[in-house]
Order: sequence, then structure tokens, then C-alpha cells
Amino acid sequence: MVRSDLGSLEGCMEPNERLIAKKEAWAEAKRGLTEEGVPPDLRTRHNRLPPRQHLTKGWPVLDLGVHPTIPLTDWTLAIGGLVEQKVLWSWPQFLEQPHVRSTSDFHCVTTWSTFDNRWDGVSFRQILSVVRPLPQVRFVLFSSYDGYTTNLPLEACAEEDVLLTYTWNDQPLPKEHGGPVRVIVPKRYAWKGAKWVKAITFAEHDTPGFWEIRGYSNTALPWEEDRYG
Ligand SMILES: Nc1nc2c(c(=O)[nH]1)N[C@H]1C(S)=C(S)[C@@H](COP(=O)(O)O)O[C@H]1N2
Ligand SMILES: [Mo]
Repeated sequence: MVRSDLGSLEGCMEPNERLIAKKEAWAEAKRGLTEEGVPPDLRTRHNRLPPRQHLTKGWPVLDLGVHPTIPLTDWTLAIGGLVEQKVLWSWPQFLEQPHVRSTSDFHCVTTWSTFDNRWDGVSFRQILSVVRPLPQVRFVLFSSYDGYTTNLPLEACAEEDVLLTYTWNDQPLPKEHGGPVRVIVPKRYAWKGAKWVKAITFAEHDTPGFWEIRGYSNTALPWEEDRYG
């Protein structure tokens, strides 16, 4: 396993070691898990809240405590690895891509959820059509300006609702939520969506990311209450 540690970034806050330690301890204790064997039809799917989630007001901020400032003139997104066409997009080049608008729910592993978030951005499917992953590609690794990483299987990224978004409810995506651009993966717990995304790498093999190597699930499916690895 490749351990992806946070590098020190000039001009940034220190990572929030206490929060990281607490969440690591939760994974060890498997906090928040319902009893095994609860039949799926007794779960709360009908009211849109995955098991043991609660609806929260507003939009909490949750990250490692480092909020990098990326001026749009310096912002780039590198998409590469095993693809036919690597790209390095500047901000104007990113905005030139066809855009989509999407509304989805957001489920954080720490048990809060938000409903009906409106996003504008570039769909992951659009990225696939531009870079064209090679046939052996099965995994995707996202890397961020704060040093964070997270990994997903290619099929999970290819879902229609996976976006690189730069707005939230018609406003520019606030810096504390990952602006200028973050990833959202509505069918997975929210840690699978990289804030301040900087690079997307297509690979044949899986590379567990920041939380995946700290006790969190590799698959992260809210409806399965698949919180911990
Ligand atoms: N770059 C980066 N992305 C990140 C994180 C982070 O620390 N750094 N935290 C993840 C976690 S654990 C969650 S729950 C969501 C929270 O997003 P929010 O702060 O916008 O609610 O972002 C995810 N993406
Ligand atoms: Mo999280």
C-alpha cells in the first residue's frame, strides 16, 4: 500500500491533527454502525436518509484543517495516468468544457447529510470522453492542493452524478468547501469527493487514499452503512 501523507504546504494552516486522530479512533471503534443483519427493507431508504445519518442544516465544513488558497491564475488540473490524451487544464480551459447542472444529496461519514444540493460543473463522464482511459484502467486516484488523496473504482466515477463542481446552490463554491473546484460523488460517503482537486490519475491498480489507509472503507457506500474498512 502506498501511504499518502500530507506534505507541508507553504502558507497553509497546519493539518488538524486532533480531528484526524479522532476520526481514526472512530474507524477503530467502528462508531455508528448498526447491528449486522438488519434487512435492507427495514432501512431508511424511503426517507432518503441512509442508515444512522441525520439531516443537518446548512453545510458543515469537514477536512484536515488546511484550506489552501489557489488563485485562479495559478489553478491547474492535471488529468493523466493510463489515458490516450493527458490534459493540464488552466481555469479558462476548464470552463470551456461542456457543463452540466445536477442536484444531489451529500452524506458525510460523521453522520450528517444534506439534501438537494445544486451543483454546476464538468461531469466525470465528460472527462472520460476527453482523456479516454486505456482498456486496463480500473481505478482512479484524486489528489488535492492540501495534500489529500482519495481513490475510487472507475465505474464509481463514471456514474452520471459525479461532477467536478465550482458552485453550490448557484454561488461560487466557497474556499472552505473546496473551491475553486472539488469533486462530488453523491453515491459514496463525502470523503470520496476531493476538495481543491489538483490531479486525477487513471490506473490499473488501486492506491488507497488518506482516509482509506486510516481505517475507513475503500468502497464507502452510505446505503450499506459501509463506513469502515
Ligand atoms: N482535499 C480534501 N478533500 C476532502 C477532505 C479533505 O480534508 N481535503 N475531507 C473529506 C471529508 S472527510 C469530507 S466529509 C468532505 C467534507 O466536505 P465539506 O467540508 O465541503 O462538507 O470532504 C472530503 N474531501
Ligand atoms: Mo468525512
